[in-house]
Amino acid sequence: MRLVLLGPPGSGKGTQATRLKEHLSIAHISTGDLLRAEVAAGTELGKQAKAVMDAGNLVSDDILLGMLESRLGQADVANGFILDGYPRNVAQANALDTLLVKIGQPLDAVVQLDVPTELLVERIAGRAAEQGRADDNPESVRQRLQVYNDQTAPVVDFYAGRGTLARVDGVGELDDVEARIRAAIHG
Ligand code: B4P
Repeated sequence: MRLVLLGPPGSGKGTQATRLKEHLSIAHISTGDLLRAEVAAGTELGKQAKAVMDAGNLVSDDILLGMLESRLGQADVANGFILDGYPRNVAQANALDTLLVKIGQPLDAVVQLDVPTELLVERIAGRAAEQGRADDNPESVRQRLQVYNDQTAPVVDFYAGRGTLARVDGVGELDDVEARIRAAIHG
C-alpha cells in the first residue's frame, strides 16, 4: 500500500499515520518529523528550516524533495509507505509524481481528512499545552491554516480531478477515524 494522507494542520494526519503504519506494516514518512529531526540535530538544513516552520510557512520545495527522495531510497519503503505532510502544494504533487514513476512505486490511494477549522484550532491548542511544539502558538497556527487554504487545498482538487481521492470525516474517536480510513482504502 502506497498512501498519501492529506488534511489541514491538526486534522490527525500524524496521529492516524502512526496507527496505520502498525496495522499495514509499512513505512510512515512524515516530512514534518523529518524536518524536526534536522532542527533537533542542528544541521545546516535544520537551521534554515526552523525559522520558516516556527512562522508557519512552507520550507522550500527543493529541500523537501531532496529529503523525500533520500527517505524513499531506504529499504523499509519496499513494502509500501504512508506519506504524511507531503505534498503540500501543487508543485510538490507534480514532483512526487515524477519521483514515484522514477522509483516504480505508484500511489494506490490518497485520503483527505476533513475537520472543521474551530476543531483544528482546539486540537492544536491541546497539543501546545501537552507538548509545547514551537509552531503550535496561535500566530503560527493562523498562518499554517492560511497556507493550507492557499497552497494545500488545491492539492486536494489535483487528486480529486484524477479520481484517486477519498474524503474521510476526521471528527470523532481515534478508533472511529482509523476505521473510516481503513474502509476507504480497503486496508
Ligand atoms: P506537520 O508536522 O505536518 O504538522 P501538522 O500539519 O500540524 O500535522 P500533524 O500531523 O503534526 O498533526 P495532527 O494533525 O496529527 O508540519 C509542520 C511544519 O513543517 C509545517 O508547518 C511546515 O513548515 C513544515 N513542513 C512539513 N511538511 C512540509 C512540506 N511538504 N513542504 C514544506 N514544508 C513542510 O494532530 C494534531 C493534534 O490533534 C494532536 O495533538 C492530536 O493528538 C490531535 N488529534 C488528532 N486526531 C484527533 C481526534 N480524532 N480527536 C481529538 N484529537 C485529535
